[in-house]
Amino acid sequence: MLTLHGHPLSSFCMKVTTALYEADTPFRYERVDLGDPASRERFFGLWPLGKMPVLHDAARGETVPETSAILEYLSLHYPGDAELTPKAPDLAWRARLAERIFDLHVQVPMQRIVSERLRPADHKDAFGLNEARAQLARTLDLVDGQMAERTWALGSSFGIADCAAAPALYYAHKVLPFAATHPNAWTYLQRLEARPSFARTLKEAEPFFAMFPAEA
Ligand SMILES: N[C@@H](CCC(=O)N[C@@H](CS)C(=O)NCC(=O)O)C(=O)O
Repeated sequence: MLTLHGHPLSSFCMKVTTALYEADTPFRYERVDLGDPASRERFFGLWPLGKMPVLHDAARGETVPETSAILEYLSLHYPGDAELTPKAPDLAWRARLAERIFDLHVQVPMQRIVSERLRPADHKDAFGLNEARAQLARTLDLVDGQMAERTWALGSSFGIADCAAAPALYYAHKVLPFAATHPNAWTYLQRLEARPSFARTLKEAEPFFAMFPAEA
């Protein structure tokens, strides 16, 4: 049995549940609450870096952190009917590149903007915040240009890059609304939200949305 340790509100956990639902792979969700000492201790016992999510595969005796590794692992051992990582080598590297761009250049600055909202008033970092906004805007320019001609991140097939893009763009829009400035990226986000795997992921996060910090 697969167990996903994470939280439905976490964008990186959403990336993995989207992939699991795409492939129709059964799993158990173990909700981690880092604010609860016992849950926190259990989670850090599983993965000392304490970043969500972590996948545990009891059948194969493996514990897999880091979402890119988790998606590789799932593609390898639990592909279901979905071919989320293309088999053709030249498509495979392009898929991994696109996935990394959504992780590193959308999620990371988006998380930076969210974390600024959580900082105490006397520890705000306006310079870092502006840098994160600029990085996110640059990546949205890139994505907007690419999505002018594409249905999914790589073209016509849904894959790992789309699993990464869905929560990344969903939360990016919350911190830097882009419907008017980046219409192709926005239309792509609408398609992602309508995709059953991500729609289900969002539905499961709904009860927790009130925890998302509003702009200070
Ligand atoms: N590179 C990691 C990033 C994971 C990550 O940043 N997870 C966030 C939640 S979306 C987290 O665990 N935050 C808790 C913390 O930093 O204390 C991955 O791809 O799995």
